[in-house]
Amino acid sequence: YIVRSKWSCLARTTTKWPISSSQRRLLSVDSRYVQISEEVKQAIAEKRPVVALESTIYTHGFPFPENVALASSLETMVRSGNAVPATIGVIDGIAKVGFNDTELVRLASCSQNQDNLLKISRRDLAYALSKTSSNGQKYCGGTTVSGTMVLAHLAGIKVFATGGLGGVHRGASETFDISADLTELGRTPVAVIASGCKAFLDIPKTLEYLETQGCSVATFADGRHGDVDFPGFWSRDSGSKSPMVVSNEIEAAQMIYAQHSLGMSSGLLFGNPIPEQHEIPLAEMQTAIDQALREALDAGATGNRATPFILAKMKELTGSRSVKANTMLVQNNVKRGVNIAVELSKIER
Ligand code: PSU
Ligand code: MN
Repeated sequence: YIVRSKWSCLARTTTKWPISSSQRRLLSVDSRYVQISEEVKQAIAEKRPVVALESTIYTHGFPFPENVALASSLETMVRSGNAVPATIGVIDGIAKVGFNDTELVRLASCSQNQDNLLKISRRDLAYALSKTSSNGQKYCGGTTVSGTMVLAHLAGIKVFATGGLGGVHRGASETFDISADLTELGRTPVAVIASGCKAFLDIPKTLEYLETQGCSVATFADGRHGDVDFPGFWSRDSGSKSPMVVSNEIEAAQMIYAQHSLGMSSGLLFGNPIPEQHEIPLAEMQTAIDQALREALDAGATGNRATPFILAKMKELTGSRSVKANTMLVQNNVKRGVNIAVELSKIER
């Protein structure tokens, strides 16, 4: 049969197979849309530890220039654990997996130009990569947990650390507001390390939804015995029991390995509670949560504006303490992510 010239390179490589499914996928990715850094590509090919990092936290979470400092501190942490950081986001209409320092500053400063800025989940990717904005420029954007998982998987990355996960919003039975993060965890085999969901969400429904999606949810026990709560972001407990528990990063890596060995297409979620000294008890956050939710309702902040709006309000109401807590928990999750990626690479090599 006829092989079109564009694909002839693919045809030639068939003799070298078996290659991994992620490498095979990469051969057909158009570099106009997705660029994976050489460093990340090499690490993946050599089965060295790689940790994906999301970018909505920079574009829609932390303000400029604090977000630049956070972005580079997370990359430094990954490197000091002997893993390769793969920050994922969109600059000038190109999805990048692996940023250099200049690009990282550009991504973080995207929040300064709202006309060109998108918050990118799975549904937004094709639009963000192909369309020009009203001022004739290509889009920049932070990828959410969902958008980041899509691109991480494309690059062959199995471990992804972030701060908090989207979830089922309170009142979802009326609004249908359920984060695309949850369906992504049901369809994309990437392990996400997060400090659970923020308490303004409906945590019991979020856990039910993840179960329906077939996503394994395991929380780090940190020496606790018996039941362990799924973490509540600012606080270690959420009032909802975690479906599963792991004692350490080796157990987490073994779960990821087993999942991939079965060829399953769903993801895994590891709950990593905020370190005790930085936690803010739920009762203390409750007043702020109530007010933020009321204001979001009044402002009509629905759809993908809901989460950033509520987060910004919470920051206004609780001030530096919650920002500090947020920073500490992300760093703690990245540390966990690095250890898991290192253990996974030991099993795989
Ligand atoms: N939760 C946080 N901080 C965040 C987010 C969630 O505590 O920055 C971001 C993440 O990128 C997450 C996204 O994937 O918000 C979820 O948005 P939505 O609720 O619109 O799905
Ligand atoms: Mn939503």
